[in-house]
Amino acid sequence: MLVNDAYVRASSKMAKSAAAFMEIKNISSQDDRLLDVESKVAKRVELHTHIKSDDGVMKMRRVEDGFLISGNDTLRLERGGNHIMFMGLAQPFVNGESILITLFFESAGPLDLEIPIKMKERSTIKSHSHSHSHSHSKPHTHSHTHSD
Ligand SMILES: [Cu+2]
Repeated sequence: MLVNDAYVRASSKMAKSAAAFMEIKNISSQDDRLLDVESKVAKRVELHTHIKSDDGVMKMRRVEDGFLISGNDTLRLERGGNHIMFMGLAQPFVNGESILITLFFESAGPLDLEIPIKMKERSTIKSHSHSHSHSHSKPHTHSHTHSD
């Protein structure tokens, strides 16, 4: 298995839960299955998916039999879709730090991963300032505010 672009996200430092996202590439030609995940950072770690309920709202659901990854295929864990859920966080998640998790595959066995914590931006408005110089003027400082 090859894991790319893995990260875990909590909505705030006070959050009691978090979700991890990544791409898992099956480098074998044989089908495999992500069965379970373990980590010390939370009381419970579960494989989740989103399904649409009868009233049209997307809800998270635990996946009991894991995620199939066909031979040479890639499983994408992404926001609004399949993800790894951490419930009952043992410690606050701090942006820039990382956590250790273990993925358990039916055929490939356990895989230890260190994945970075990327917190949600507090606001979509970011502001920063920087200084620069032009050939025709003295160095000066601007400040910008922009949203993304
Ligand atoms: Cu979830």
